Amino acid sequence: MYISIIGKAGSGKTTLFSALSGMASPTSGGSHGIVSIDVPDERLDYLTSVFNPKKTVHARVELSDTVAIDEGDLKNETINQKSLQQLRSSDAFLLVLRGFDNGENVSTLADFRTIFAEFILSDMAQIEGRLERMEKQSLKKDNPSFQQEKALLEQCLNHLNNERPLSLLSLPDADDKRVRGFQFLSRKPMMIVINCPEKELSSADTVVADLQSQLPDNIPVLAVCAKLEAELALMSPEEQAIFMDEYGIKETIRGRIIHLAVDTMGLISFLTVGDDECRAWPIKRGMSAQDAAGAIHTDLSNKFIRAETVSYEAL
Ligand SMILES: Nc1nc2c(ncn2[C@@H]2O[C@H](COP(=O)(O)OP(=O)(O)OP(=O)(O)O)[C@@H](O)[C@H]2O)c(=O)[nH]1
Ligand SMILES: [Mg+2]
Repeated sequence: MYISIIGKAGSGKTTLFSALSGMASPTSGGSHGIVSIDVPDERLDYLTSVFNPKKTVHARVELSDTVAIDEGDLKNETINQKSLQQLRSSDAFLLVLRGFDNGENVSTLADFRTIFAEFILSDMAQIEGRLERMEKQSLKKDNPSFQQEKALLEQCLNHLNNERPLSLLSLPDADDKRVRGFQFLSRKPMMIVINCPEKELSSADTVVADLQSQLPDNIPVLAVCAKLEAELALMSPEEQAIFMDEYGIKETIRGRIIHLAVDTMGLISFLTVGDDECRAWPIKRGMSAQDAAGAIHTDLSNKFIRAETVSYEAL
């Protein structure tokens, strides 16, 4: 699972990335790369203690810091191709909104709207381009799959024209699969982190509720102070405990964001055990055992006979 940290320039993307990765921030601007974080899972720890395997493999989430996005960047594709590709290949987005004063007004809602609009406009431009190219392929016009694709794209375009992200368009499985190939930005799950000043941490719940009530959709929101969290991430565990106590921080940002990400992406893990390895395999909630088996190997899904399952609690 691959999540891109996005946001406007100077919103604190790299600071947040440092907090998550434990790497020190570069001195000014820029981005930082990718960090891979294990999804904490008490069940896996317990199974490891019982089965004593050669190795234990957690489900993993990769997070990457990206270039800043501002008005027009995606619509006009002024952002570089590599960054655009990185956005398209993401499974979800973590949007950082500046909640601290940097000399300019704080407007988390306006910043959200800017990025949200860019996603919608970028998807529209992509669809329009595709429809234009299809129009030129007149020989294929009677081909049924061509017709289906065209109808589907027009349906998506209509939806976007109403300023609705594609994440809110429910499609039958076959269409969903087709749409996935386009990697539309507004179809990907999004979570928001408000990067607020230290002094606002005590009223974080209000800050979150305020923004959430104005968002068009049910987007999950967290408020953190990225700068504080980045300092925390560089401390020893003993220092961390004292610091967290002092600021009333109950869980490190890493844990909070990973749990939020797993939830937002609708993931669960299924667990396999043995002498060789105990492992958590991330799958979509609601998948059948046969599809879940495919997470291990497509053969296990294609040649599936039956599954005997036992819930962790029962075990
Ligand atoms: N006061 C305050 N300043 C912060 C906070 N987080 C980041 N900053 C400062 O804001 C500036 C920008 O932070 P970055 O993390 O580099 O922001 P960015 O989004 O990565 O910026 P670009 O990569 O240039 O788009 C830096 O000077 C940070 O020290 C915060 O929580 N509070
Ligand atoms: Mg940066």
